[in-house]
Amino acid sequence: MVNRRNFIHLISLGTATITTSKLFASGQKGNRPIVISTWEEGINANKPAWEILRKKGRALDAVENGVRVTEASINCCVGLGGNPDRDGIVTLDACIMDEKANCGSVGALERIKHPISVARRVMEKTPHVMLVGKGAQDFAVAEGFPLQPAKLSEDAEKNYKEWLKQSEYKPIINIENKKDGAFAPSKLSNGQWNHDTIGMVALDAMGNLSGSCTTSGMGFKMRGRLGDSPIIGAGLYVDNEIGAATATGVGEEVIKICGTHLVVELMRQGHSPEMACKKAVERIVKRDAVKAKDTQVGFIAINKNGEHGGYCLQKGFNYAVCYADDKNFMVDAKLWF
Ligand code: SD4
Repeated sequence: MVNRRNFIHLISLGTATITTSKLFASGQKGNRPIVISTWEEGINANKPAWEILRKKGRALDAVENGVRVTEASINCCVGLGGNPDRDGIVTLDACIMDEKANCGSVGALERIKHPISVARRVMEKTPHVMLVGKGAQDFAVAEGFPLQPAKLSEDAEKNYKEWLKQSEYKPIINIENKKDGAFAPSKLSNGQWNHDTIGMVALDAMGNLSGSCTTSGMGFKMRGRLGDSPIIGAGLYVDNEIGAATATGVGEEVIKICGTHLVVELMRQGHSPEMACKKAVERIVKRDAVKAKDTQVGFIAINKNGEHGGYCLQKGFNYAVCYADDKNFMVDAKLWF
């Protein structure tokens, strides 16, 4: 007998079927497995991730091991080599999410080289999602992560001294490139990349999705400031039925629209990854068009079908896509302005 409750359940099952078929009827060719990650460093980060994916390993392992490369790189500003906060201290944020919506996150973590791996331990070994500050550091040390010296990298020290001259708080804008309207990524005169984050999402051979995001945060931020990168639904979101997305740029703007959760929900409505990213960017513009003109935010996403896409506010955001031994390449994201 179909009572009212069963009837509603049957209707919702019907809706789910329609939505799923709509989602995968885009006609675009997807790839499986696939990994994508933000900015130029994504090329190097994709390599170990791909090694895991090609051997039919888990997307979760791929996204953790991929971004560890960037965290450890002295040529990049994502990990301990990144720019400090206004008080001259480097604080790191990261989060990770798997196909079952398990997630872990650390915020304002000091002197630990691999925040992404601490985030994974939070996910796997604690009943919590997020640990911050001293508590996160104590947990990391108890888990065997060595405390690194509290010392700025050469580049960061130079940048900090330069910043102290005027103590201006201007996120992500490279004055030199601002002339022609370009925002990050661009190389500063010291050769450093002018951004601080890597986000990575992957689909494995079993059809499972995972994602990671790790950052030194906005350079010269207020002490105690957290951006979007450690926040599930802002800097990273994964829904194994639909897709996964990650964000970069001015975290405050991403948080205000629950950016990556929005991108995934837009894919659920049937939009391609690129269109979902575009609509999330549009949401930022609609909120404050004047401010958006002077802000950079970029989203990237993959869906369950292995299709990928990205979209950003300003010129200059790109992402790395890898789905075969000889297919690891940069894509320039389309832009709003
Ligand atoms: C933040 N979203 O802390 C990060 C910064 C970033 O490239 O993505 N920089 O707001």
